[in-house]
Amino acid sequence: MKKLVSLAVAGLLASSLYSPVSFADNPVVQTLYTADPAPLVYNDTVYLYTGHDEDNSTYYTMNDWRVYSSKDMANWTDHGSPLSYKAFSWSSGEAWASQVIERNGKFYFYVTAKSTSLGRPAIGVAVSNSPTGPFVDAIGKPLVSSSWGDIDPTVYVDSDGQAYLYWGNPTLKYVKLNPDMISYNQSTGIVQVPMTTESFGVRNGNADRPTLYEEGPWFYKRGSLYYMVYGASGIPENIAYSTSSSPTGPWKYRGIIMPTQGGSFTNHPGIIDFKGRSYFFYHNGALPGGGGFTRSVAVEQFTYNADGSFPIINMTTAGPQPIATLNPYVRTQAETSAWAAGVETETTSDTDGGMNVGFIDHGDYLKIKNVNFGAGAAAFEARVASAGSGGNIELRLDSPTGTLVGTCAVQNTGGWQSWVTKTCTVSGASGTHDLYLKFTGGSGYLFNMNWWKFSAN
Ligand code: FUB
Repeated sequence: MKKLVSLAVAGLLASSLYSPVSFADNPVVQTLYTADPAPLVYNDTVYLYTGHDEDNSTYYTMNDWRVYSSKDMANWTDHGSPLSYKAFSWSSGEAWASQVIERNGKFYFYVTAKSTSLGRPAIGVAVSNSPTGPFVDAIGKPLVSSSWGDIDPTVYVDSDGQAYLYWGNPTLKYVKLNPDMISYNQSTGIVQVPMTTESFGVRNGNADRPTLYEEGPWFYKRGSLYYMVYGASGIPENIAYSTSSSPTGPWKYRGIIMPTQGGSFTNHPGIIDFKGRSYFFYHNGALPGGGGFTRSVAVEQFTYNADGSFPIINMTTAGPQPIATLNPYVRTQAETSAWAAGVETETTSDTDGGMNVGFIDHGDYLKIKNVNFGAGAAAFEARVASAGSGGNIELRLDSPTGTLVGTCAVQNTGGWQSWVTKTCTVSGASGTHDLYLKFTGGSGYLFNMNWWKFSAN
């Protein structure tokens, strides 16, 4: 993944296609392949849970889930892996689509994972006190196990307190969750939604799957209208939706939202409102080496039509505009960026925990979007470690080759997790800019970076 992104960016830089103004921010994650987005708004932050397609995957080879967060919808912080299929003693892999919701201060992680004893997918639930985990299996067995199609859970807690868990391919099913969120109402049991063409559209020429509904449902309510948004139309998928005046239907097919595009034969919706704006998450094959089994999560801002219907939403490389500026005078984690070119992230053993950026080569860089330097910056400090040759952090504005406002030299510190704080002077950084931390040096990995911070004039 790392080298492919580097090479692709180098190719862009060398070609006339390169434009510093419109440097892409979609897909959201560049350091690995992500799929099946599940955004959660909690307090003033969007948490984005994703699946993780392994590099060079030729099937849905997925071992863990990942979580990212953003306050501005442009810069995303990598919080690593909060959960793996290995947390479920009953599972032997296939960490497929998921959704996390919060209730009463606890976070419930509903997952698809392969049941070892059944040899097919089942739906499990893990719990944590924190949106970034760690999560533990809540019940030690699958929550739902009914058929081969038990994949892709989506959960919504209605305004009357009743929580619903929907899932399924190619049949949509639901249970009413009990207030504990880790068991369901046994007298209602598992309800199979009538898969009528009125509810889910007409698929021509497929007797086994007469409706457009395929998989990946995303269930929520907005105003008084309930939405079911889903991967549709078979392979390749588009994203379509149905609505209802009740959480349990009947559903009415409303049309296609995102036509087939983007180089992945599946797609998977995740929809939120955040700070008065609406966002549509999906996945595609847009990263180098990307495709149907090496997917990437991306996001678009959109506006509902006045009657609550969706507009057509197409994939872009630009993604949403930032909704806030980033303050460079407080510590920012290195694993927070709008675009990470050539690098990877890993768990750090530095005192603040979390992740660090590593595997940095000459020419790699981080783009941090919409940084407000105000009247001006005077100095820069960075937390770095190196068992290699070291190198430089070039501080550039608005493009990887933009105005150089400072250079911070990093030497060998005696180990990749032997952290020191380096400082350097800064001149010419004021107002709001995209900040590029460009890494230069010799051959081999240069150094790791855990966090950075500017000081004001
Ligand atoms: O990621 C594995 C499967 O592909 C998901 O469970 C489906 O929704 C589809 O995206």
